[in-house]
Amino acid sequence: MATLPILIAPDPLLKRKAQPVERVDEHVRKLMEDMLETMYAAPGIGLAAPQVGVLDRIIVVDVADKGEPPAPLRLANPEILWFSEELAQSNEGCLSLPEHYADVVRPRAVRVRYLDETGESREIEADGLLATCLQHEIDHLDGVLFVDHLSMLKRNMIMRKLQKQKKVNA
Ligand code: GNR
Ligand code: NI
Repeated sequence: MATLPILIAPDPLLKRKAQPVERVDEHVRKLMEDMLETMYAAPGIGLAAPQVGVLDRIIVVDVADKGEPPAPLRLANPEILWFSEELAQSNEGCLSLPEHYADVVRPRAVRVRYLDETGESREIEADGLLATCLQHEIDHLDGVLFVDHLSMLKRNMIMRKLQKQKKVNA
């Protein structure tokens, strides 16, 4: 396993649409494991392949509380089949927008179909933090960041700070 560098916004790769994987092979499984290692090291509760520069529709998630056994999920080609009409607000962060947090409103619950690490088609219904995280990760596969759900004013404020930070670090 290996940890991978995480892209920080603004980065053109974070705005691109990722492509479905044709099948879940060794290469995909290796990427899932490296993404999990990268996510745990960060630490984070989810990671999407475009954040490590790979434009494949692959995400990993683990929302288990500290002190509980790990509960990693590996999802290829995830699709939202259903979302609740009821909305919920939660404070979101993103490893690609370090140190920025904002309240985002999304459907409270979702049903997601995906291919697991063996290539088998599965469905999960989620609410709470898992529902938020799945939607946040699937957004990444379509080049959407949590700031895209905020007002232009809030988004621009965060993006300007990140741009400035990049210049300082460069
Ligand atoms: O680690 C993460 N925490 C988080 C908190 C609230 C809502 C979404 C997330 S996902 C984020 C990791 C990340 O950037 N995934 O793309
Ligand atoms: Ni993110």
